[in-house]
Amino acid sequence: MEFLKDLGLKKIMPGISTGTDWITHKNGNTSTICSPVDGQVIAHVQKAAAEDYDHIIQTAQKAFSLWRSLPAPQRGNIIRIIGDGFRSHKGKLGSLVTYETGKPIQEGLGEVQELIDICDFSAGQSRMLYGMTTVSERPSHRLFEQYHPLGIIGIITAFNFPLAVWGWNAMIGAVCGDVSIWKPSSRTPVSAIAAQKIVAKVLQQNNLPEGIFSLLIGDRDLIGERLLNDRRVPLISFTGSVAAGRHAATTVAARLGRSILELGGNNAIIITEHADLSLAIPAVVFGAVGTAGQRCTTTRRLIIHDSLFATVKKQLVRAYKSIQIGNPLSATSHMGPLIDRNAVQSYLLALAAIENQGGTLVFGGKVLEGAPYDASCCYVQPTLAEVQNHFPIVQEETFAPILYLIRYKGDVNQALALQNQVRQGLSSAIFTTDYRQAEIFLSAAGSDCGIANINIGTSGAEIGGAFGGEKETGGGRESGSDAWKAYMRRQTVTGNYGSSLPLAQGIRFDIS
Ligand code: UN1
Repeated sequence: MEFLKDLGLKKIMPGISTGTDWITHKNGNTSTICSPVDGQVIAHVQKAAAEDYDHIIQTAQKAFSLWRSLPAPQRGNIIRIIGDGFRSHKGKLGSLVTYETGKPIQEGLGEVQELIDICDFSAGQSRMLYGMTTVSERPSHRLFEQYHPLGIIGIITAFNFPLAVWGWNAMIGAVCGDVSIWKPSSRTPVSAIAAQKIVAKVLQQNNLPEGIFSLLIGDRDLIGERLLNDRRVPLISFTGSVAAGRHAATTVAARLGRSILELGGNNAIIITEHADLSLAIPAVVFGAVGTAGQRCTTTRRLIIHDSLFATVKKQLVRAYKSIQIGNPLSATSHMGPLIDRNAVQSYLLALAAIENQGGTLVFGGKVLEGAPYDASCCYVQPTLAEVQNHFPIVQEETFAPILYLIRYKGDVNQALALQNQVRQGLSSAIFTTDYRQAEIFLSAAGSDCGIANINIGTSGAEIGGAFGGEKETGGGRESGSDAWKAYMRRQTVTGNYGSSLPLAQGIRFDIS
């Protein structure tokens, strides 16, 4: 694979970096990373040991004392240059993301674009770290707020977006004056190494010290746990499953640290009797099949009005038959493999559960065998199943391309009740051309999710909005809007420029 060489990647690589330097171990543990596309080894990555962890933290602490004092727009300028680095490597990085995760090349390129976009956004944000000024109740007093850098942020990311989610956190954090330590998913460390190499070049060319962007590839028990428990890391941004996120959140909370959580979704699209199906069907298919059903925002449940149920089912089956499954590096593939065999196993377990719980398979349900699929054994058919919302399997997030078809009768409130009857609350969408239905969906009694879309699917959010969800999704917000505030410490300032000392609330405290 030419792009691996072009990105400066080798067969054996260290997975520990201070941002400018790489730390190598002669006898360290390595992990072998194979592509789910063809089962070939991409690289052997050397993992961090306990002593690396302390070194990385100390280097980051040192860097923070310098980085936080650089004017924010100057920090933003560095992020702009890093963004240009990603821009000029977009094609190669996109191919790597595709080869390492199995997502189609269009989506690999889209992910790198998301990374570039967040760099551009962060560069602009660096001039807008606004504090508010308000009025004091006391004469000759001034009351305002300011935002200061927080410190080291620990970024723990998942395999499905091996670059973009790191970018949301690291780039916004960096313009806020924070330094970051990234622990990528152990399934996709090569994309992380490639990104780190681009960052390193920019840091070196701009004479910046080590420790601003660190990378720690290592085991969850060794590296992940240390980050979660470390008081020197005031903020942990965690992306992953609800179970792992619950552990992360409670561990960080026990030391009264901060966390930003982006956990599971169980996203639904409602198709009302007023839906324009020429929009709805392609949106549903992209939402359910994109990234082989492995996005947090993947459409998992389709809540269809009784009057359209048969039509929608028929059109979906027709669309699913046309899905090209194959090597995701080929421009004609709509869907590549799942990330690994464990993921295939969860797909199969979910299918068995659907049947046991009374559901009906409508389309798909098979692991693909024979050439060219055998090399990795991770290719599966996208699947449609008719179910009821309360089935235990439907209440869970299975990270696979299984779309549940659920029928509703009555008005849009019935559909909303079903939509909200899950523990997760990330993304939601409605397809309707009826203004009243759309507004009910958006009202206080409507969708309870962090993302609510009208005539757009559940996945593929732009970076400009705040990204995240409610309930078991964890409540965190990342990326655009005012998500930057979570990466800073907020300070309320009251100044007295008078010559007396009036107390707030009119309290009198006279001493002679
Ligand atoms: C994720 O799956 O963790 O909205 C992130 C989307 C992408 C990000 C998904 N922009 O689908």
